[in-house]
Amino acid sequence: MTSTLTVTDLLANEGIADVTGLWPVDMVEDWNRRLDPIFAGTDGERRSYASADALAETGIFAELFSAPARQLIAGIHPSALLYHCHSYEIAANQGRPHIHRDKPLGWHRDTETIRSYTPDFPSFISIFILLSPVGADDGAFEFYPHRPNNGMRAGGDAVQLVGPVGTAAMWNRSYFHRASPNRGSVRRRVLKISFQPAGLPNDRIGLPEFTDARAHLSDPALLALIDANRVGTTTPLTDRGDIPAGTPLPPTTKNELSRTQAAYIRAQTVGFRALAAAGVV
Ligand SMILES: O=C(O)CCC(=O)C(=O)O
Ligand SMILES: [Fe+2]
Repeated sequence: MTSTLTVTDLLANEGIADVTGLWPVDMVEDWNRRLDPIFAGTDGERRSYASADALAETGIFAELFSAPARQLIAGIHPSALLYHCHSYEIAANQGRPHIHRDKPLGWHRDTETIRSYTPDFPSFISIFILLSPVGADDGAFEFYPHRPNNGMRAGGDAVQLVGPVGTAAMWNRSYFHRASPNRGSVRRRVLKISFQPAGLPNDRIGLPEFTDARAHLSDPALLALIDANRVGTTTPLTDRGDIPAGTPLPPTTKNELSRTQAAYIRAQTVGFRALAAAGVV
């Protein structure tokens, strides 16, 4: 289903868009063949990573940021700069989410995005590409597709990112989301990209994984995406494309929050907003 909203408006208003198909499945399968040796031997770890430099060295980075992907990213943020770019696996046979397990059922907003959250423009975007098939019990990423300023409703909508290898979504990191417990017997492998306007603070782009990645890249369009010297600037990338219509990802299930958990989330959200308005945080 194609909405009449642009992908930018969809990310501002529902927070999540389907981008399945932007990376052909046979390309994604081929990434898996190159990633297998990197993840080999990490099955005992709760979470394991192939970082940006490994993606660059294996050629995955250049395929990931194909011209159509770069045009979509620059269509949303003309000055886009990466914040995350890695693949990771999470452990199988778990009863709890792999991340933010101290929060109610793992539901959270990404903390570093909250201060600069603007309801009408999606500044902080992630992309997930499934590299292993994910069903509802396989640690599916879950997303609450409503503006986050009032917290979450108990039993409210949830979008579950489930599907075969290559299934992909773009989502607003300021919205509530979680990893559901990976109860399945297979480690869940995803590829994650986050990007944001270069003008915003970026405490990750100077990390060694990004500076080391540069040595494996020569295309200026790829190097610009991880150029730490662009932090604080607004110069547009050369790739700018049209902003396409967004493809919605409709809710498929409900969250399992109790009223008490939802009340806790609401108090925290509203409290944080008040502190931010007062300039305390
Ligand atoms: O691994 C997941 O499904 C969710 C992780 C998460 O919270 C994030 O990427 O911000
Ligand atoms: Fe998160």
